[in-house]
Amino acid sequence: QVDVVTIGESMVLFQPMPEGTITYAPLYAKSVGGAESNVALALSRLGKRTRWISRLGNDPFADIILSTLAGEGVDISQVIKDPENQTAVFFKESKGYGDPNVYYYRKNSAASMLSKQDIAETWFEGAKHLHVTGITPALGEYTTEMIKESMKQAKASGLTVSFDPNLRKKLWSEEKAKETLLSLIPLCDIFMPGLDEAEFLLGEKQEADYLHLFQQMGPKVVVLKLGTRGSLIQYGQEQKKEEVYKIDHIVDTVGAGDAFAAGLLSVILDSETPLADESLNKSVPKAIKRANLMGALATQFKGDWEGSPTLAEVESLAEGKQHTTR
Ligand code: KDG
Repeated sequence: QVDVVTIGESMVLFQPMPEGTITYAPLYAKSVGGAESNVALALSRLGKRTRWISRLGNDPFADIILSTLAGEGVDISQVIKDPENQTAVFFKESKGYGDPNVYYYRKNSAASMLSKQDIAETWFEGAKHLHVTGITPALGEYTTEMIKESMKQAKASGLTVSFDPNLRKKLWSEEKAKETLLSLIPLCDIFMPGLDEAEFLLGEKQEADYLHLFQQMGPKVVVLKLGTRGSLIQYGQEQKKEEVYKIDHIVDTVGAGDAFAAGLLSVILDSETPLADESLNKSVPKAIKRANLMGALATQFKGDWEGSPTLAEVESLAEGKQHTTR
């Protein structure tokens, strides 16, 4: 049995150590990044059973990714090994102001070759939910088709589907991104854009209008992430605002959206019928609180997911208690 399946590219991440620019860094720390595996890892810490699916090369970078994910309890049984192509890597540098700079080495990577022919029934077997992001369709010639088909097959197999647009302007043209991301919205049940992504997709509007407009495209639940101002959620006729979880300072914003998604899904999926109105009435207030909390916590550490909390930690923090650490 699996709670959440995710599909997408994971890469080995190199970051100057302890801090500094790529040009002058003498040493690099290695870890693993990738929006979809970040969600799987965070959910796994929260006690959910997760499966991550991708293609990886036949190289040591694939081994790093597989052993990291398996070590955190993520099911990697459906990962495809592709001896013809390489596992991607990326570099992240932080100058201490603004968001970090990210440099990708992922063109023609094994994951960018994912196609709908790769989809197997076993991908969704025993699973409740599929989570995908707008990074995957940006990767290769056939990845859009693969993601669309996966969303359709998952729904046909009785899974619920969430979609985070995760706009990465470095990966594709704005025109293509807009057209493709808009075409994926009707295929999901839970859509979770950031405010800048909503504006990119629909032009400048009132925040509340974004929620209505996206909901009219099909998703039952729409969440608008407002960064340091918290988030807005719409389900059925209900619209709620949740204030941000206050933190003193930000270390690294990368991975915050993935943690937010994991927080939201971890609560919504606790119900037997997650999208039923009565289930959402119960789950949404807690889900959106936990999502904001998880997003805020993710900005407190340098890695994308390594500092991700356990269920016990997140529950103590949500109750305003100090988690017992010694
Ligand atoms: O959301 C975090 C991701 O941006 C990071 O882990 C790398 O998947 C990644 C990407 O494509 O940017």
